[in-house]
Amino acid sequence: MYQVIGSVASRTFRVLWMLEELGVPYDHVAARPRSDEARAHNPAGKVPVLIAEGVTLTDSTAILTFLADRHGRFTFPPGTTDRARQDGFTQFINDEMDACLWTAARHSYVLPKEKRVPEVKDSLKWEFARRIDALMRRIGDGPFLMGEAMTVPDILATHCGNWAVGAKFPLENPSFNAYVARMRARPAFQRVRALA
Ligand SMILES: N[C@@H](CCC(=O)N[C@@H](CS)C(=O)NCC(=O)O)C(=O)O
Repeated sequence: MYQVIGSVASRTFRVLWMLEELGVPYDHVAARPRSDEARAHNPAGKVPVLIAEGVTLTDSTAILTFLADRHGRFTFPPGTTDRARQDGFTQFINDEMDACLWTAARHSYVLPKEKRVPEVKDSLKWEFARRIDALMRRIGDGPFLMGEAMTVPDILATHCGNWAVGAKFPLENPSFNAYVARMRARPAFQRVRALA
């Protein structure tokens, strides 16, 4: 039995979504980031955390990759060129999309007030829009990033799309918006949303 630590309105959403897609049982502790409960599992206070076989795993991408490999779904096998392409999408999304959103969050409410530079957010919004355009130029015919197969980076990209809405980043790429709408319609996504 897996245990997931982290509130739904955080990157924990990604882990819960994967577990719902896999249809495996799990316990969920909706600990907020930096809460005592989160720190009890991860001294950094960051979520998500997944406890598997008594081992504490951190970082949403590492956790999604572990779950996909463990259950042999939502991933191409390690050592294949498809897996390398899939991992390329994962890195792109983390470096180019998550990083923009996370930097904006840090300068909105994460950093101590005196360290925030809110003016950076306009630049990040501009950059994010260009990165979405670049991602969509790579998607091909879809319906998923890797074509016919849904994989780990689809969960990451969709989560970033939702996060962007919450952070008031403009989303003006019609292909990306249609892709995110398709992903959000998945029953597993909807089940996690209902937890919030
Ligand atoms: N790269 C990590 C980032 C984890 C992270 O920063 N999570 C946020 C919530 S979405 C958090 O716990 N923030 C608290 C903090 O940074 O102090 C992941 O993907 O899991």
